[in-house]
Amino acid sequence: MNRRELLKALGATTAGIALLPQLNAMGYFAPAELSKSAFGDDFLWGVATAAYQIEGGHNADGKGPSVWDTFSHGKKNIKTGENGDVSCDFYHSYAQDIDFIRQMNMQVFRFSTAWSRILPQGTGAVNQKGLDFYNKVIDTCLEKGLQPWLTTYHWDIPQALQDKGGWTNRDVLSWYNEYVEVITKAYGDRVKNWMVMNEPLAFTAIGYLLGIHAPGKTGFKNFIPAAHHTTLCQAEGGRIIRRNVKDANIGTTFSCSSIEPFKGKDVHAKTVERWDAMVNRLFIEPALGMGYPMESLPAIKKVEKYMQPGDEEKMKFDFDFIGVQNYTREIARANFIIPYMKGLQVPAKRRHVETTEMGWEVYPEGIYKVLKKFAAYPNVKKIYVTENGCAFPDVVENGRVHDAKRVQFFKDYLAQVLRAKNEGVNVQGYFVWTLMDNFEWAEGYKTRFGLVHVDFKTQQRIMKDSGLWFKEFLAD
Ligand code: GCO
Repeated sequence: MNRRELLKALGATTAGIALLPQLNAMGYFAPAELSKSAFGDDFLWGVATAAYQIEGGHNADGKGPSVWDTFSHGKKNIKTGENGDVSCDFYHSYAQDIDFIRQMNMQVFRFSTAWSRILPQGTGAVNQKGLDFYNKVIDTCLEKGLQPWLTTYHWDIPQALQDKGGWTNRDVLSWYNEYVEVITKAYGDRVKNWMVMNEPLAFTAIGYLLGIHAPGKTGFKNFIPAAHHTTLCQAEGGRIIRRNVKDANIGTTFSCSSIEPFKGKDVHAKTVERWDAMVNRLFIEPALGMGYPMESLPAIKKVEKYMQPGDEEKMKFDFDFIGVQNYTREIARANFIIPYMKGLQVPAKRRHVETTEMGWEVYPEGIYKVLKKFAAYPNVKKIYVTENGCAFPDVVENGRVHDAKRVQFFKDYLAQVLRAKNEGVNVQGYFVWTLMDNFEWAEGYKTRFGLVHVDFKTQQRIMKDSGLWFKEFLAD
């Protein structure tokens, strides 16, 4: 009798129910052993990347500048004073880098296309050399037996469009449509798995509300229109892909975190609700036809000023999958002085918990909680973990990187993904953030998330112990 059958049989009797705690203590219900086969044969394994973070070649072959080129060249925007001009030079070393994915026995390469490499001015003339670069990336994946998974937007709007307001200008709808028409027609014959947006909350909130990321804009006056136009493009992007790509598997990705009350106290419940609406619900619910979560987050009512007749309908799209991206959890504490959110997140450092080099709490159960949460939406059909990973200080010793903490992180998080899967969550894949160390936005190159170590002076690569662990774990 297997575990499930036993549970069912016991659950049916009073004596059985009394026995459950005892069996639990004996470890009978301990998490299933972590193995590739425990996830099933169809489960997909891969790595995720983003164009600006890895490509370099910032002005190669006719590429136009994006907001990240401008922002990273601006004084004091990047903590380390660095920029993505060269980064991992994936623009030139893509074949070697894609080969690492194969070596790790993974099947998926998730990457994004840089809008301004393809349309240097954002609209109008197409740069054939830019288009060709991704043709080479896609063909290399296919030659190596990898599935290319393409994200249309990972935060790098062309500077020429930002000069006209970027995501705050409603014209972004037609600009973005033009771009997605071009890439779907160019790559749709070979790319079947598409993600419209990468973490809409992150780029609109960090880039247009807090000003910590490109384009460095601040305030609700920028954030709200940027968020609304992104929501509209999120759905429209899905429609264009559906129209232009035969047999497409279409999703979009969200940054998701479990939000919990400070010291578990009820007095923070409203704050938790507001943060949850902001972090987890703001972009998915309009797509599902539920509208914006205004009841939980009154500040979002300001969006009404930017809504036009028919927008409610245009925000909807029937995604084939949702990409869940999880790194940590957040603890919310009420504080009525804080405008709009009426509360703050309590930094992990102040809570004396284990953290990564980003200062994020290591909290494996968080991924289980967000998977359960997103799976509970009736119209979410399937889920992929499109990002999960961690930064720890890595040391190269005799040509090796013994990143034991990262290996442990993956083991613990994967056990929680498996737990959710075994409880019926339709999670069908897991993509590590990220293939190799790269430009970590406003943090520069200091925080390393890769399975492959990059020496940014020599461009030398070393597969870390974590990469070797995946290689072994995923070996047939
Ligand atoms: C994100 C982005 C990645 C980041 C990663 C680590 O999720 O923020 O997709 O570009 O590098 O999350 O911060």
